[in-house]
Amino acid sequence: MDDKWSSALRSLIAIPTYNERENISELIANIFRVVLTTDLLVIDDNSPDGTGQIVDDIAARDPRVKALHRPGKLGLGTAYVRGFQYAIENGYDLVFEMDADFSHDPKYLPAILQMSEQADLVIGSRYVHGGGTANWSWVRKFISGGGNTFARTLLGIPTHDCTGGYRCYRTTALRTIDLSLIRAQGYAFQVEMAYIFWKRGYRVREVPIIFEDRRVGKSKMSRKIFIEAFRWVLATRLRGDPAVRAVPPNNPPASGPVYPSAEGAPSQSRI
Ligand SMILES: Nc1nc2c(ncn2[C@@H]2O[C@H](COP(=O)(O)OP(=O)(O)O)[C@@H](O)[C@H]2O)c(=O)[nH]1
Ligand SMILES: [Mg+2]
Repeated sequence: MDDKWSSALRSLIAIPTYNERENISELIANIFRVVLTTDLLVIDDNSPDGTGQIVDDIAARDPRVKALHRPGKLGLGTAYVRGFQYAIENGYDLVFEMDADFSHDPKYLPAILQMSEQADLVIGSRYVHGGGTANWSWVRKFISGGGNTFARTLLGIPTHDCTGGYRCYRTTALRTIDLSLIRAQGYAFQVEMAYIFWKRGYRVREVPIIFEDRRVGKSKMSRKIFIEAFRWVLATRLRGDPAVRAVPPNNPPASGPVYPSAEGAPSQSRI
């Protein structure tokens, strides 16, 4: 157990799953080896391989673990939003998101938590000093690096890794965003959340991570997801993002400090 994991903030780790039976039990065990004081929510889309049942069995033995079952594959973006809503409804201060496939090593959780003490969104970043990818072909590096540069350049986002999905959000900030306006599902979802947070003047910070290839099982990312991200960036460059301006119905604004707008927002730390 890393002694850096201690915080007065209540945290939830949200993990979306679709066919992760070979990974999920070991991942949950690994997470609790690094951190004891967190709850964990798995959002499973009725995985045909029985991932949901495995999580139910773990949840029956460990009160820190909850399983949320959706009827079918409804997409990654809506799974995250469901996790955010659960965190807001159940009074968590922080909600982490991470993949089930060991690409996001639990060993980085303490560093992300520590940074979250002074941030509204912390991103585990491959594109800051100390971060990177392991075992990636140059083609994959080119697509990922190019995609990030494309999004940053067109939208002006200062975040170096805006597509990564290893993150921690502060729920007081999430409560001020109308999540029902977010349609993106894949990498575009991550870019959109980073964009909204930056535009709203929330504190976005990056912590270096080495991203590893999934251990077992298949990636669910497809060409469709890349095209969605490309089109989302172009459309947002032209028309802006409705969720940047909208205040959610039924959700009071955050009670925390009010930060300046994007123009005057503090620049992101280069780590
Ligand atoms: N609930 C849910 N989880 C999903 C869906 N698509 C992908 N995931 C999960 O989201 C995470 C990231 O997906 P993955 O296929 O590893 O994407 P990649 O890392 O970009 O190749 C994994 O934990 C998947 O099991 C979905 O439609 N619903
Ligand atoms: Mg993956």
